Amino acid sequence: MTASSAVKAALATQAIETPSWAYGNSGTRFKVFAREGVPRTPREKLEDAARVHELTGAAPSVALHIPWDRVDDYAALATFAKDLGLRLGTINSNVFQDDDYRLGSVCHPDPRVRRKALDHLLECVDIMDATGSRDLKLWFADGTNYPGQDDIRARQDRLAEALTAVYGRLGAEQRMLLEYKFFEPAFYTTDVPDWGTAYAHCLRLGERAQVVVDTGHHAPGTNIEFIVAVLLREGKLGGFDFNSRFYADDDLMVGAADPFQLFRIMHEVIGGGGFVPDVAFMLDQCHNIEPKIPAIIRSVMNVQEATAKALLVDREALSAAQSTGDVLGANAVLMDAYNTDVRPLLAELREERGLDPDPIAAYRRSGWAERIVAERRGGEQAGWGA
Ligand code: LRH
Ligand code: MN
Ligand code: MN
Repeated sequence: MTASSAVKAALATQAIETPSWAYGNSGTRFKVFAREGVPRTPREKLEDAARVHELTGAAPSVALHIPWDRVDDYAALATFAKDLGLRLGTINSNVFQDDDYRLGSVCHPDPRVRRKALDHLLECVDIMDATGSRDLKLWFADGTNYPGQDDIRARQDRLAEALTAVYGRLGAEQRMLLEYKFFEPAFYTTDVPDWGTAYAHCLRLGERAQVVVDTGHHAPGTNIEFIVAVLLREGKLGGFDFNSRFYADDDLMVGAADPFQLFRIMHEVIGGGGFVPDVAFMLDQCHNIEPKIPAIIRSVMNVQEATAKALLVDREALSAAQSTGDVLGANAVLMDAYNTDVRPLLAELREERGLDPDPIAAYRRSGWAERIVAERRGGEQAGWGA
């Protein structure tokens, strides 16, 4: 097998999960921009996701966010997805959009609020049972705004208690992915601010509790690929929420702000075992000025490009240079791979798989964008803007 056919064979197995909420209206805290033709229901989000998978061949599953994607019959939604050639993926819990959660959810000082949040998390596991989802993603907006506002350690105890209850409810094949974020909406302390805190909780819980790395959730300058390498080494990297940031949790298209960082991350993933099924590649973006579907296609393509480059790293030459202390040589091996234009290789791969070599152009030609504008009129729009 030539190097490029080995790279293509590996790329053909990569699956990137798209988030239901990226298809709906979203915005910043200043304004949610409504866009014509966006999905009004979870089913319409899946219809859009099916286009992304059809055109890229690389996005077979869709993450749901509860209650944004609340439906009466989740098994029926799973069947609907299957008929579209998709699968329902990670279930994302939401314990941050209720007035009760002003002081937190599972870390709230009031046991009544904690119970309410826990019930929601347990309900998410019921939903996973119905959808056949493997992963439950937990992100907590919990934290405090002022020194002294609450007891930091007591909040950790409350968090541990809730996580233990949810972990105990998981089925044998289900996992809990704990996401961290250094600030926002809390500004003084956040209860799961970093990978160390997430890791400590996951370690106590057990094997099926793993850390999820959202690329937008770190302080500027953080070496994310180092975190990835360490978590992989510990068998605790559950997956990624991929997006780009310039400043904070910007939720822009992945690979847009710093494609080199994405390459470095994928280099660690490949070095740490490649596409092991345990590492979920998920997008978590909330782009709000550009059209929804092509921006998701762009993100999928950006992940594929970074992955292709990481697969092209001449690992033998790299370790030879590393072991002889050839600093410049080692760095050159990495940069050679990064500076390779992999777009022709990806176009070739798509053609070999019966896909259009240019998914965005194919989307534009498909008429889907015009069709949804014409057909999806009236009703509530789903997502952040709902
Ligand atoms: C929090 C977060 C988390 C949520 C999503 C909508 O900032 O990254 O993953 O579920 O955004
Ligand atoms: Mn996220
Ligand atoms: Mn985020």
